[in-house]
Amino acid sequence: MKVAFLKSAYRESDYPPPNKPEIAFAGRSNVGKSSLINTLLNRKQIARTSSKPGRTQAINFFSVDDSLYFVDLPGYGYARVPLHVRKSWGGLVNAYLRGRSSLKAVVVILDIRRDPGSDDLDLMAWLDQHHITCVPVLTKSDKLSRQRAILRQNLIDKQLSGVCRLRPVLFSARTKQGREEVWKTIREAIQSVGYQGHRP
Ligand SMILES: Nc1nc2c(ncn2[C@@H]2O[C@H](COP(=O)(O)OP(=O)(O)O)[C@@H](O)[C@H]2O)c(=O)[nH]1
Ligand SMILES: [Mg+2]
Repeated sequence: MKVAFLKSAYRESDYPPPNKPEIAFAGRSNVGKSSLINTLLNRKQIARTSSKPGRTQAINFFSVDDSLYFVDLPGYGYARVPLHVRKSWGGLVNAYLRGRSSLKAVVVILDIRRDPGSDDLDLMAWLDQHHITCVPVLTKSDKLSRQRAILRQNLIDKQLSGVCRLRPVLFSARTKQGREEVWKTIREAIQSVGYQGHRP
């Protein structure tokens, strides 16, 4: 796989042209977003793990095999981030999600041990309203027994049923469990004609 970091964007004029399918990644700070991206791309450090919270963060673009873009969105829900920074996060990410014609899906990363928070659910409801496919991934599943992980998967699946159509994928950056399944879901989202709506 040929992977390159393209650029950090702070405004729309910084984005690369929307000429390739694009997959964005979102989640609470520290949930394991960078680790997921690194695992998918088979790179140890292409998406930096644990960049300092509190700073205004950028939208980071990666080129994958010259055929698609991965987009690392800044983490949300970090309590120590001052309100004005949180607002600028919202503005930056909102503008991105609203205006990006090449966006095929947003991978929403959740910690398997936590129930989805209102920030996670708000994001997924917003994606649903804007007809953007959401791909839920339950990370850090190595922290639970296999049986417990499946119980959590079923429970979180129910909690997401009103906002996201796809069943959450069990994933671990430590064991690479779920890597192929996340890729398969991403490929399907790229190929699908359009958004199919959440479950009734
Ligand atoms: N056990 C375990 N730890 C993980 C996993 N993914 C991430 N982490 C750890 O969680 C912390 C935050 O990960 P990071 O990828 O930087 O999260 P981000 O802030 O969402 O980008 C780091 O200490 C990672 O090593 C995982 O699948 N399993
Ligand atoms: Mg990160």
